[in-house]
Amino acid sequence: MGVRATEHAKVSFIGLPAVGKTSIVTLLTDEKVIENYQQTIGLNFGFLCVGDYEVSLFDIAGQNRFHFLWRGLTRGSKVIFIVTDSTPYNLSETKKLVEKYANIPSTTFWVIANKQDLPGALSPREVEDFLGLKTYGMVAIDPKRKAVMSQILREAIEEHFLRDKSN
Ligand SMILES: Nc1nc2c(ncn2[C@@H]2O[C@H](COP(=O)(O)OP(=O)(O)O)[C@@H](O)[C@H]2O)c(=O)[nH]1
Ligand SMILES: [Mg+2]
Repeated sequence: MGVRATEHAKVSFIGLPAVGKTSIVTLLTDEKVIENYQQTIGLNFGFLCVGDYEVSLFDIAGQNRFHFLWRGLTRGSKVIFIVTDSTPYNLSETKKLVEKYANIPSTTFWVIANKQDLPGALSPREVEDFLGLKTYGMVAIDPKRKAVMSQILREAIEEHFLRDKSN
């Protein structure tokens, strides 16, 4: 009987305040959904298993005063999800974050175009074209999206490890 090695994967969520980072981590780890906005102070953690991977989720506060923490807190991430609320204003601000942070060679950067339920939300395709990174749409407050979000996480981790091994 072989014992399968478990690999550890750190996955971080960054993005501007109130775009839904904590809601996504909550959707992935709990059944309950956050209704009242509570600002993240510094960092929240989540933990779950995805296939053979033990995954730590780092949900990092988005306010300007926390940006100095981002480099340190995201260090060693296999995957970093950049979360946007899919509004044109948020997207142009998010583009600046992408230019500043989405340049770590050994990290997979994907985008979550959250709040797809709100009127005027840009489509995942529009977000992808604008930011130049693979993008998935999401509604983080909809518990029915849990399976889809889990699948996105799984694909990002698997793609990362596949790419890593082919190097
Ligand atoms: N309409 C809508 N509201 C959302 C969605 N995701 C999060 N929210 C709400 O947006 C607010 C900020 O969410 P939160 O996860 O705390 O954002 P964070 O600051 O990025 O961690 C909360 O009031 C959430 O309930 C979504 O997909 N659609
Ligand atoms: Mg938060």
